[in-house]
Amino acid sequence: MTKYEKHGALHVNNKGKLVDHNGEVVALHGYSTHALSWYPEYVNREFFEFMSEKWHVDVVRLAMYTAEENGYCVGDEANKLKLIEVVDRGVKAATELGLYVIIDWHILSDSNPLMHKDEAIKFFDLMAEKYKAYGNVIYEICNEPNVDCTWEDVKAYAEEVIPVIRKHDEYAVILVGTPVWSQKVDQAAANPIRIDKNLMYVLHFYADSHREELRAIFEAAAQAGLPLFISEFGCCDASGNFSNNFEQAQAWIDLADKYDVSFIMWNIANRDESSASFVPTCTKTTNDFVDEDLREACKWYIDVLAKHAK
Ligand code: IDC
Repeated sequence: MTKYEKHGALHVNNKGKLVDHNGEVVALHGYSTHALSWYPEYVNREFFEFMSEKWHVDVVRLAMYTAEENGYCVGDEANKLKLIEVVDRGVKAATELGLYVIIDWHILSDSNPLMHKDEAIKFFDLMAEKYKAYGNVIYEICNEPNVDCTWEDVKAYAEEVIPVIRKHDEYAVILVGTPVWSQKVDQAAANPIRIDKNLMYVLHFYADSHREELRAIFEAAAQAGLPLFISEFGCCDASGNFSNNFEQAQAWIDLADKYDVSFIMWNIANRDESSASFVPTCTKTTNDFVDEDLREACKWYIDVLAKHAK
């Protein structure tokens, strides 16, 4: 039985925990795709089934870039439709397999979510209308606000986008990114969004770059009861490449576990970077992967996931 089959639709309780309809605390553990515009071939049912059965993944994050990599807001209408189609394929596959799925508005070089707010409103209107009956869909409305984007900017954006989702879907959990590439959960804790309760605030870490200092920020927010969700992390540095630091990564996993916080690893692709799941020579995309196809971080994570399987 998958986690979704067991727990169904989730919500955030008044202690900031993700819970099922019985109030049982649930943490999700899974993998993020790379850019849907770049690596759409991994969004297929066979591969999702493989990740669920062999790796104990219970959530898949669909990273839809908005700017770079021919993202949603820079391409033409045909590009938008193509991306919507990949999202739909991912949501349907996840749903058929009993997996949770995150639709991620992956802002990155477009550092402030207000930049593409009108597009975001149209996109989430469409998504929430389409998937309102799906208890397994989670909306992530801005991956990583960065550079000079303030929490006030993110909050203003969220306060416009959340009601658009709620117009169709009263219950879906919504994830909100935080400033400085989703690290400043302390700023969200100091001034949380008041218009909705079914929200979680996002923290991302790349273990070789972000260590004790960021863990202290995370822990203070967790202790203050802020709902937290790690929708992206890597074992390497913040570039997504170079050496893995499994010791630091394990310290993060232990901390996430201490507060029942969900986590999702970056990324499913065979790009030549250490955060990718597959080595560059591996061109498989479905279910015939063997050990030699996997990068070190992926192997490490499969063990972590196996220990969290229940
Ligand atoms: C990186 C990818 C890399 C790609 C780059 C720009 O790993 O292949 O060239 O984006 O598209 C993030 C982002 C995530 C980054 C990742 C590593 O959310 O998109 O992916 N990272 O840099 N935040 C911190 C690290």
